[in-house]
Amino acid sequence: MSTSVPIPWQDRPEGSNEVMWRYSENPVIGRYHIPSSNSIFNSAVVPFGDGFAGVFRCDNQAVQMNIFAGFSKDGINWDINHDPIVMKPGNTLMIESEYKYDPRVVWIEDRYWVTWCNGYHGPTIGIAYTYDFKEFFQCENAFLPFNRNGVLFPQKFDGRYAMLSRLSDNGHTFGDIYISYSPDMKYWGEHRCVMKVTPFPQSAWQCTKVGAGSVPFLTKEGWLMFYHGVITTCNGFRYSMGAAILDEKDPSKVLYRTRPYLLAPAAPYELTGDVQNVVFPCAALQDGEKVAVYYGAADTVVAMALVILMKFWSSQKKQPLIKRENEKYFACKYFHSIWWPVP
Ligand code: BMA
Repeated sequence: MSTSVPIPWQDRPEGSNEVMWRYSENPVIGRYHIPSSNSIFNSAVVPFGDGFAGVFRCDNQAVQMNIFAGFSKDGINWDINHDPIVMKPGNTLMIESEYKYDPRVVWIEDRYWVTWCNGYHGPTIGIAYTYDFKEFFQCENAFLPFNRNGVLFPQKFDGRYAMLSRLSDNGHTFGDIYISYSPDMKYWGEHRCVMKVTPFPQSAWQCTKVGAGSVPFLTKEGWLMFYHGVITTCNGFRYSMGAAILDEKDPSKVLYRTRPYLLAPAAPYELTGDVQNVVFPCAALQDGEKVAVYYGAADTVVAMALVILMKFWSSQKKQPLIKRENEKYFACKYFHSIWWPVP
C-alpha cells in the first residue's frame, strides 16, 4: 500500500546481490510484546494518519488465536492493544467466531477492510471494516469452510470487490489461489482459479500449497503480490515467500511468478519457533521504488524484508525466457531469471 509517510527502510547490505533482504533488527515484534501473548506473527500493517496502524495475530498463553489493533509512528516500534478487537455487527447479525488468525488490511474507497481466517465450523474468511482501528464492524463470512488467506484488492473491478483466497481441507494438505467477486462485500461469486501449486521438478518450494500473502499493489508491470508457497519435507511443511504479477485489468491472469523463492527460512527466528521453518507474508508497504514486506516467522514473531522494485524488473528482463519442450509451463533458463511467465 502506497504512503505519504516514509516507510521503514534499510538499504541492501553491501556486497549482497539478493533481490529481497532481511531487516537487520529482525524480529520487529517479539513473541511477548503484550502481556498475554505467547506469539505475535502473520500480521498486517497499513499507512494510517501520520504513521501506521495494524491488525496483529496474537496467540495468548492459552494458545487462543485472536486479532489485536496496534499503532506505530515508524512501522517498527508498535503499541499493540492488550485486548483483542471486539466486533460490532456490520452488514449482518453477529457471526460465531471460535478463533481469528492471519489478518490482512486494505484501504478501499472510504474505509479500511480487514480479512482474516475466521473459525466458523472450520476455518473460513471473516470480513470487517473500520474507519479508525478502534471500532470494527464484522460482515458476512465470504465463503463456506474450509478456506484461508483471504486477501482483498485495493480497488474494485467493474464495480465489484475482488478477493483472493485459498480453498483447502482441514488437514492442510492442498491449496491453490482463487479469485472471487462481490458487489457488496456480502455475496461472493464468479470464482476463478488464479494460481496453482507447481510441478515438483519445476519449482519444489511451492509444490504443496500456495496462498495469497500481501495486499496486491499496482506497478507498471501489473498487480504485484507476495505469496507463500509450501513444500512437504520429511521434517514437515516448509513455508517460503515468492511473488506474482497479475494482469492489471483481469487479476485472475498471472503474468509472471517467481520460480526460485524470494525468501525462505534461513534466519534463526525463521528456523526455530512454535512452528519451525515458516516465512509467511501478510502485508507490504510501498513508497515509490521501495517496498517493505511484513511476514510472520516460525509462527512466533513478526519480521520485515525489503525490496527495490527496479531490481525485480531487471531480474525479469536480463535473461531470455525460453520455452522447454513437453512442459506445461514456460521456464526461465534454470535459475538465471527469477521471473517465470505463465502462459
Ligand atoms: C497455516 C496457517 C498459518 C501458519 C502456517 C504454518 O496453515 O495456520 O497461520 O503460519 O500454517 O504453521
